[in-house]
Amino acid sequence: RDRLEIIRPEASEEDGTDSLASVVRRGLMHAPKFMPCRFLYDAIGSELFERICSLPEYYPTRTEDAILRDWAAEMVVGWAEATTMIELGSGSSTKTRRLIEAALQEYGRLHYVPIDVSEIILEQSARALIQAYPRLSVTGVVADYDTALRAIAGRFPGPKLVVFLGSSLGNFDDEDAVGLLRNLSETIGPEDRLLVGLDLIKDAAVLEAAYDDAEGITAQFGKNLLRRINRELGADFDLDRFGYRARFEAARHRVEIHLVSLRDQVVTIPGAEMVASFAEGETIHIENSHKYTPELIRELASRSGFIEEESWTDPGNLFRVQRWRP
Ligand code: AVJ
Repeated sequence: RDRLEIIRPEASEEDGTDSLASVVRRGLMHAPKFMPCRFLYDAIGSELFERICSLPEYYPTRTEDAILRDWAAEMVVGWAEATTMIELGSGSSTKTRRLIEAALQEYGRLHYVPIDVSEIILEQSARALIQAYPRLSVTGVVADYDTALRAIAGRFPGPKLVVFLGSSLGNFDDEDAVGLLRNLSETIGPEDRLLVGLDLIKDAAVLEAAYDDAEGITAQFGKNLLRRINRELGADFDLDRFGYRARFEAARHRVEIHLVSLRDQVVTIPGAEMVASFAEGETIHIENSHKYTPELIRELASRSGFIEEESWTDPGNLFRVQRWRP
């Protein structure tokens, strides 16, 4: 039990982790309407995301997992003894087990610091991990990335491996991605390394199917945002009056995800003290998932103050994991 600790740092003002109500107000009064995608991950959303990860169309999870399976041992060696592994957006930590096992094999013990906004998933997976690995200790951090990084700054001396898998960075616009990575490059020392998993640009049909599967699970995941606003803010969104759309926008190298109003309608949102009107065809932009080329990745690394050290990809060149140093 003392190998497990969960901390819940308070977001500070400048982290901008606003309440659902204020975000809904800002996002739905804005033209065009939008919502930040972190609100997709309540308990139901996190469960739906886990289901997405095993859909036949959603290749990123299993492809990255295969890369980790084949190369984890190489990923965790080569610089210093990684005593601490920090993971941004750990989710259920399934893929990370490859890295945890490789690090335990190499160094005999490891302190793992998963960071996630979903408390339930974080706690469950942390418990499962300490049960599975006697030489592992865990500090789970329930917070958004910036809050978490601030809270753990200086707390774990010694070489660190920061892992950012599953193309989670892909949710950030280029500017924000650079901001977060710069933040990170200031938190970590010259001995530390960053492991990033990014999805590669490919055929638009393949990308779009991955974000709009035949079973409709991804559409449910997106529309769950409305269900969440109904539940938490007492709103009256009718989920059947909204459609779901995922399109690859090549010029912005990202899949853009929208909920589409299927008719003119008015929605009341008491908890945000507002009424939102939608025209037929009007959308709420709920997510972006950026896709990369090796050139875009190199550019991202250098703009963020990192140097590319190594990269690993799958035989089909669908996905790429890279190790960067400050
Ligand atoms: C969690 C950001 C990696 O962009 O592929 C999957 C989220 N959204 N299907 C992605 C997501 C719809 C996912 N990331």
